[in-house]
Amino acid sequence: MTSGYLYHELYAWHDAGTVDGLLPGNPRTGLQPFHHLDTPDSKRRIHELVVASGLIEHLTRVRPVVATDDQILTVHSEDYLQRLIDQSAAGGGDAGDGISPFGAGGIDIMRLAAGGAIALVHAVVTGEVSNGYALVRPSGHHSQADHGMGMAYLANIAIAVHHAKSLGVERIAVVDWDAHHGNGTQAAFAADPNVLTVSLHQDNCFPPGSGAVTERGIGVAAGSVLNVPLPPGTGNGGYAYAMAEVVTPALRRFSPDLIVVASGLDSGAMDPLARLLLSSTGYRQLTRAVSDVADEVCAGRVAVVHEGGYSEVYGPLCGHAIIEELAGVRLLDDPYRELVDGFGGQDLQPHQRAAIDVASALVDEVPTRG
Ligand code: 9RB
Ligand code: ZN
Repeated sequence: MTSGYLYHELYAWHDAGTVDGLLPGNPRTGLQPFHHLDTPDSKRRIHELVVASGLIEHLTRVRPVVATDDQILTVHSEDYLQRLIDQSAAGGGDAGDGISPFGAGGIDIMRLAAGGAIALVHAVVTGEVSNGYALVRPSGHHSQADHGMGMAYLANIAIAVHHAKSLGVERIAVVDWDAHHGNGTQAAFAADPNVLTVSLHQDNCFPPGSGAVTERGIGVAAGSVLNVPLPPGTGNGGYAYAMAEVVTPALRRFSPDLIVVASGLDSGAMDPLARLLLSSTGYRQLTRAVSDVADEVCAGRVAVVHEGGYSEVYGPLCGHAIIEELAGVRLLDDPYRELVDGFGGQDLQPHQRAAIDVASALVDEVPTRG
């Protein structure tokens, strides 16, 4: 078994600017100019840990391609792509919602992030690697056809799913374990019965009002959207229950030829942009659960593509655990593990069970192989 790994130094050069976390600094509103919460370090430090621990020696390096206009236009409008190109030439801009800034030349890095997802999916589909992790930046899962949002610019995963389809892959499932709703990926395939999108996220966190369990897919694709909104405070026990009761049965029922994971590390216990409690143990278990179903239904084909995650301290230990689990090796014992695994509320709580059971009742509507 070979596990793929993709990172590029330019990912750290994506520049979200000198803002106060999320919003522009402004003394009149009490916002002190600082840095954006999406710093290069949250991702760069994952890569450095993968190198420093020696995990890199167990991985097959996959190189990103530069996503072409044609590949980008499988998801986005010409008008949106042109706006990104023009603003990149004009010194930088915003992808459309006022909180998704980028610097001069930003489109080049966005193309390399989408191209990272494409290259990893390509390597998994062609059998060059069995599974793999693409540590891309900036992220993509909120991005819409004609505008970006929530620090997501190009829809990296949706573009890569279209690439898989162009290679002849028929049925694809996307499992999104980022703390925020994968609304862009969902919108891209809501009317496509051959793409199942499952999103586990903190209930009504971001985007506001998005990701309810009642969003189910459109027309012939009804049932191909599955949302699992989790109460704030959900941790390893709640996620294990959600995997056992919703995600694994949904994947078995859908029986994809390829599974793509939208891997946000912002469901981790130390993340500033969500209130979930996963530890590196929890992320390892999520990886194991998805890989186990993949072994059953699609010869283990799992392409994990990075999304959010803003703890520069704890995110790397979670990312490292995921990549270790994909590669089937253990090199590092998370020094925070006992602390975070021991946090009160890590076990499944009754209100979490009730929320997950609502989603579990909808698994019967997931389309089967016809
Ligand atoms: C603000 C708003 C955000 C935007 C994006 C995220 C995380 C994205 C991510 C979190 C909060 C709104 C500052 C709306 O990691 N995705 O995976 N906040 N957005 N209004 N205002 C004033
Ligand atoms: Zn997120």
